[in-house]
Amino acid sequence: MELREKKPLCDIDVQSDISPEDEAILAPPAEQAGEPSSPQQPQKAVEQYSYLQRDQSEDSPSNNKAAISSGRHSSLATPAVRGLLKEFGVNIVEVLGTGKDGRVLKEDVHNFAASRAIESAKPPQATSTRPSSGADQGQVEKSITLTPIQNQMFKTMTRSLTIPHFLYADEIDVTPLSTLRHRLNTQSGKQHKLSFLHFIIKAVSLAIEDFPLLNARVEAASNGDAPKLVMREKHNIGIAMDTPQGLLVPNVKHVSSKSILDIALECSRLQALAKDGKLPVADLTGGTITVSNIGSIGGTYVAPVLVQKEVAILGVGKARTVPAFNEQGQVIKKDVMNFSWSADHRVIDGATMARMAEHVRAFVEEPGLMMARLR
Ligand code: CAO
Repeated sequence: MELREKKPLCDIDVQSDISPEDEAILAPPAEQAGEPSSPQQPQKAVEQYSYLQRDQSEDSPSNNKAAISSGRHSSLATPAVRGLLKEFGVNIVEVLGTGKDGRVLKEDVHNFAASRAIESAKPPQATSTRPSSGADQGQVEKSITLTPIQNQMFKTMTRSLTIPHFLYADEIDVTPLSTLRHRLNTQSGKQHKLSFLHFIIKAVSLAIEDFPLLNARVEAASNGDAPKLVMREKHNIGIAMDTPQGLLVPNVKHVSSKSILDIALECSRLQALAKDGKLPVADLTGGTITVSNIGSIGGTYVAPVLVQKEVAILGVGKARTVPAFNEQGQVIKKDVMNFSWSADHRVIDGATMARMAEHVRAFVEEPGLMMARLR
């Protein structure tokens, strides 16, 4: 007999193709087998980040509305498929498996990633248009679905505003910093351009050395436990970035061990990735305090909203030149910038915030002081 089509006769699942994760799924649940359950949950890939990091409650299966899991086998996959899931940053429970017993196949992952890309590229859709029922009878209203980043912002900001914030604002004299920045940028050309933000990030880190509380996070009370403060050694300073996809907050890791030039290079790496929508999860997680430089766009003041798992955020306004009096009473030109801090009033009081802000002010107003503290 002549074989006309070279098609496989059958598919065989060999044991070595079952990954350890799948074996765990196939094994009877520990509690069922009379063993205590492990405290460690499998880490889930995070699909979309925006202003804030997702909190763990959002990752719980009960909250995962996109989950199509229909049983234990629906989250089974070969190592090759798992590799693909990792590559696309896709959580297996979100993928509809079309294989045997609902197993996820390579083409399922490709289909999921393709439809997700199409969804996120879509402009917001008008879902309904109706005449207003209010007093303004001539008004026409249109409902628009939120973009993925707006959706995330909606959830995280709503949660953040359950934290009692207070605002502390001050005006900073950036005249010496403007001069220094101009001199350094003229000397180094466009290659290593330093912006106000790079100096401000360093100043915040130096101030944290004296006020480590501002780098902490709050662990809320649960199951009758008292709330706790979790102190953090590394200064991973978040930068609010206006990107084509919306607001993103990657962070510069380990700022205390970086020079101002290192910070500038890291910021431009993050900015380039953010612009292309390619920021990896690692750059978007682990932030400990945030700086939001709205002044690069405009605006004198901003009341920033806390980022999750952080207790303070600094909003930076636009630098502007104003007339001022010097010590001799003469009118001089000054470059000033407004710094607006928001802090978690459950654990930070106004006096602590003011003292920390005064440290930052001292470093920014007198960059020489900052240089003296560099290692
Ligand atoms: N005041 C005046 N000028 C400023 C400034 C400020 N506060 N901050 C930056 N600038 C200037 C820079 O010096 C630069 O000018 P030159 O080319 O003449 O030197 C210019 O503005 C552009 O700066 P930049 O934006 O490239 O760089 P940056 O490091 O200062 O800021 C970033 C980077 C990513 C923070 C910024 O681009 C951005 O996205 N800002 C918006 C943040 C935001 O949306 N916050 C709101 C969060 S709450 O919704």
